[in-house]
Amino acid sequence: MKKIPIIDSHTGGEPTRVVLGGFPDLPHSTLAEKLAALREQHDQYRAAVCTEPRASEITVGALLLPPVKVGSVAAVIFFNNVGYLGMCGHGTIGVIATLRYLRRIQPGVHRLDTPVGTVACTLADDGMVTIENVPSYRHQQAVTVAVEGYGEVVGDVAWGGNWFFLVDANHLPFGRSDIPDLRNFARSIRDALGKQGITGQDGAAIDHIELFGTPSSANFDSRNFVLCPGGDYDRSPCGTGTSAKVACLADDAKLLEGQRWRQESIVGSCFEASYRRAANGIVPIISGRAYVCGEGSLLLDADDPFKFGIQ
Ligand code: PYC
Repeated sequence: MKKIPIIDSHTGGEPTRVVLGGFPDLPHSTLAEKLAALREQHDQYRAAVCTEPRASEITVGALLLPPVKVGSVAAVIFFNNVGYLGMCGHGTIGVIATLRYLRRIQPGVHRLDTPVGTVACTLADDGMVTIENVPSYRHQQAVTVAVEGYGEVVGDVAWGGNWFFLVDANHLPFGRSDIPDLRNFARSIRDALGKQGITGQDGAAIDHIELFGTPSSANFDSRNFVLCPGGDYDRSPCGTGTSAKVACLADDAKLLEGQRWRQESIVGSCFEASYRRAANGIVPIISGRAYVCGEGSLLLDADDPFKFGIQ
């Protein structure tokens, strides 16, 4: 029986499963090499953690590793039921909450290495976490895509640590009961982007679709629905998605440096965002709170035909 010790948390409703051990050794020096080895040689461990019967489409896994950069507290590789994520905002907040729960960190500033860069995270006394994300930017503005069953849809392509297609969908209802319709719409957009060759920089696939609707109250600036690569939606306002949004707002001069943006998720949770300018775009600053909600071990029984998940 193989054991994989884990801690579960959720950030605004979106789960993060931190893996503390039990994965094969990744004795490479860079995080990119470790990620490549995990993907190419040990991908079944990702599936064991993030697919059914132990998890679902919405689970984000976070493999906790020793830091690769001087001054960092840890390194992390994020993954889900279909593959790997460059960065993950809600997941980073979950990792910091987990390190706090394990008493490995105290309130203060902690640096976390991710495959797309090092992220500074500030843990406050009350458990709030503020992350300074990787530099984010709008790649293309007002791109038109023909979406089967919906007609022409216009959106922006932006990077916030993952690639996003951002669509103003204020004309659509944004209640909980509208989620199936929003999901179908977002999935159709993603299919159309792939078929029509609309990509991020250097041909990168756009694997997150972000729709914006009217917020539930004047406490928020906007409400979003974010389709994740696995096919389900982010219960949180999506840290990298909020970063992509802030990059577009900054480009349009609709949000000034240091000004606050309150992004509501489709389930009513909130991330507070702002940005500072940097040489290569803007640095989004995202605050949220995660709660540890489970602790234990996954067991991989050698006799279990689904020990590495249903794939
Ligand atoms: O919070 O950045 C995020 C995220 C990406 C996918 C799910 N959550």
